[in-house]
Amino acid sequence: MADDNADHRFPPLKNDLLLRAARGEEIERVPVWVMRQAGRYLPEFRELRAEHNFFKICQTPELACQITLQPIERYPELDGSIIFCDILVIPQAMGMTVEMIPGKGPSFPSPLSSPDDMSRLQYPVDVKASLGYVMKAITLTRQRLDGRVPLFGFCGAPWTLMSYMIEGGGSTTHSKSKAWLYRHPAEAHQLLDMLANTCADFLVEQVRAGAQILQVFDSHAGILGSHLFSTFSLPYLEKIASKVKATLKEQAVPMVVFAKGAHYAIEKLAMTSYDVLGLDWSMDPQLARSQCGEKVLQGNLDPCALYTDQDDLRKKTEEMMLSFRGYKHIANLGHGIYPDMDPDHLRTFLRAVNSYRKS
Ligand code: 1CP
Repeated sequence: MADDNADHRFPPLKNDLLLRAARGEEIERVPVWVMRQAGRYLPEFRELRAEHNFFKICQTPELACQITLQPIERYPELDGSIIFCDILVIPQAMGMTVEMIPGKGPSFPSPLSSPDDMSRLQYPVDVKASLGYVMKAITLTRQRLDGRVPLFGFCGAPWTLMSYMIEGGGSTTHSKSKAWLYRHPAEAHQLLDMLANTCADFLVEQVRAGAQILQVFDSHAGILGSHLFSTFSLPYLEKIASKVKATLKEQAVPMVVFAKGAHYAIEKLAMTSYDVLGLDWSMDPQLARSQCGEKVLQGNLDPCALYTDQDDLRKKTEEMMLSFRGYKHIANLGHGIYPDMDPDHLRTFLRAVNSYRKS
């Protein structure tokens, strides 16, 4: 089995469809995984979560590994796994306090209120020291996966992380963080550069620990628009991919960029060093294909389609598969699965993808 990144510390990979698809190779079946596949929609996750603080789980390799494996054990239909962690571990490693409030989400008691607050940040970050627990969880998970499927490492994109650090949590307008881009562009660039360097170092160490593919989540890209995205997000996304690849050289692994809502930047994203472009559910796969040339695309069923009945869900999944034409495609939802979704409906989605055949 072709596996350029075969690492003899770990059991051999038995299902390398996802890695081959990500490298743009011809494959016999479209691989599938799901953003947020380990999480609150699974009763086995909620059981463990009831006993432990969210970040304590991330920091405990044994627990993070168990949760990463939960969807793999439940769904043999999956072709990939993603390490259980969160994008907000980088702000934590830079010295910020982040709490996870059940039912609400992440909250920063002391967000960055002005550029002067950047002096509070720890930088540069020794990622091996402060995020070593993630690397330990990755190594343990690679062993326990026993080669069933490849393992994703991930991080948040600099803009998305910056917006959380300034807003102090989720936001609809992102007006505080966007204000920095207009009022304090030099300091915003400085912060984004610090984040990009930290993300790159973190991803490199995740690969050295055993991650076989990487994804960068720019979940808040859609709030920027074409000009701001090109100025304040795209260059830092590119910096991450080129730095990670230049550092890892022949050890480099495929990289996926998921810039949610960045319709306006599909052509530009396709020209970056990322191997795969993640499409959110609102993007049209055929239009994206016409803008992206030969780039591998990932996505993009509307997660809310999981609320419909199973027959209709099967139909919607087949329509989604058809619109990618089985060509340079990794199937996924167009954003993470929501906590109130039925795990059986996820299985229906996965099976419909598995049974899709190019006509
Ligand atoms: O299975 C997996 O995907 C692995 C685990 C994972 C990942 C990849 C988690 C666990 N979080 C993430 C990424 C992440 N975290 C993103 C990018 C993907 C996306 O856009 O959804 C974002 C934006 C976050 C920030 C975050 N963490 C949120 C979103 C809040 C908002 O602003 O809308 C939330 C709710 C969290 C908490 C969280 N992270 C992960 C889980 C299972 C949870 C729920 C925490 C709990 O149990 O209370």
